[in-house]
Amino acid sequence: MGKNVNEHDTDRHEDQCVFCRIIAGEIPSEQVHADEKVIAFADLHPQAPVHVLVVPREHRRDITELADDPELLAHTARVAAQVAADRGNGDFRLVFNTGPDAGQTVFHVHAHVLAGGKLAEGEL
Ligand code: D5M
Repeated sequence: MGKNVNEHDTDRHEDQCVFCRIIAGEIPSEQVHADEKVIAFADLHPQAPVHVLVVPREHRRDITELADDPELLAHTARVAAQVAADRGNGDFRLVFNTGPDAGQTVFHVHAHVLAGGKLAEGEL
């Protein structure tokens, strides 16, 4: 007791969500960008020469929830473009898997940035 509903909600996300735990520094990651709104780190199972995940710090399930905050969505896209410019040639593919049937496995919204050369058709 003594905590309000929002604090309980935050605790629950941090306990269970792997990306909340990375953001909290409880799980190591190969971080390539961090600011007050998002972090970006290398994907554990890269599917392109550059494969980085851009992740809003605030827990949102998927892009449909992120779309409720257009400024944060735009910031996520800008950071993705910056990562692709810094680590590749500026061309990139941006993927938001949304829902289990689309291959989403971590239910904390993340943009896959795939870059670093000519990408195959099938990558993500
Ligand atoms: O993408 C989830 C992605 O998250 C998938 O490509 C693996 C990656 N992943 C999972 N755990 C980690 C950790 N601990 N570090 C880095 N990357 C990770 P989805 O679109 O949900 O299938």
